[in-house]
Amino acid sequence: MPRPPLQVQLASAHDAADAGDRLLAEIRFGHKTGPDRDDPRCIDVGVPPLFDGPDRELWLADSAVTPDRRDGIGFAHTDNLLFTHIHLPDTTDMAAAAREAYERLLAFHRDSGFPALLRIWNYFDRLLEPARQPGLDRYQAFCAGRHEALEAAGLEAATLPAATAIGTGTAGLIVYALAAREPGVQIENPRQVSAYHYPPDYGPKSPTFSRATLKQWTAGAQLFISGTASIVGHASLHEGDVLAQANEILDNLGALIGRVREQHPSLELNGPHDLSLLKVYVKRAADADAVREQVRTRIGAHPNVVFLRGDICRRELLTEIEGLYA
Ligand code: 3EB
Repeated sequence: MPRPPLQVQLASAHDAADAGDRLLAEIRFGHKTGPDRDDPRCIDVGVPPLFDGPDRELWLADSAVTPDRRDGIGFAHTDNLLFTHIHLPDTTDMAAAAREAYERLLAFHRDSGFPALLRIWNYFDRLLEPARQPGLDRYQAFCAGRHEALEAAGLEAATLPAATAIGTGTAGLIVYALAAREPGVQIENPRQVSAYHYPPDYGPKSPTFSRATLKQWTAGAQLFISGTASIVGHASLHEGDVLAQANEILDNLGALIGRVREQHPSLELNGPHDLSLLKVYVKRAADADAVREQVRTRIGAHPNVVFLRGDICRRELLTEIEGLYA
């Protein structure tokens, strides 16, 4: 059966060396954040795995990859896929850092022939600490800077990519992205208010991301699911109860997948257990065992789940899950 041009697998250090010239990206999870000094395809993200096992993602393309760097942006591409990343070590003013990262990244994508962002990941330090801007935390400041850059670039709500935004324990902002030449389709979650329509209670500028992006390649469809939290409507549910939050998230993922199936009945995707990859972020390491048990109870043994230590963007949220169907 033909497969989409990108396959993602979890791996350990010794697997990575074998990937060869089809390696589009290597995302390593650990205790630092930033690009690899030598290989523009490799980045480190400061969300350490909570269990022994794989500590990185390998993104494998269907043809030879060209890696390069330009204007402080590391990238790698084939004829139909572009991976980019930008790293800003100084996040003193989080709104300014987000604005700069997005302005530069969006300009790069526009000029490169890959304007269609499918998926963006954002990781930075001290997510919930006070921002320079009075009354805002650093996640809210990040949202404001990102919003301004996306607005200035003319991106409308209906074209926003799926995203993740997670707090690390290490300095610096890294934003990395996957883009195509032609856009995917945005999918919103019937259980959740679209993030770009959140009321201003959650911050002066709404978070600019979609719940999922579905990309139809000639060789099949691929679904990129945003970080999904225990939010129904726009409210956080189950404050203080990490297991109830994990359950709510799996219901949210189920609802999103149901929406995808309504629109694309041919996809062999019936629930979260059919996803090719799940990334589970847990705020408190002490909750990791219980969350893992709960995920297993709900979706069964799954070969491609990784549990990572990270902060979630509202104080009461203790866990978040993102997914990929390839
Ligand atoms: C939420 O649904 C939870 O700001 O890019 C999830 C995924 C969340 C992405 C982002 C935020 C972001 O609002 C938080």
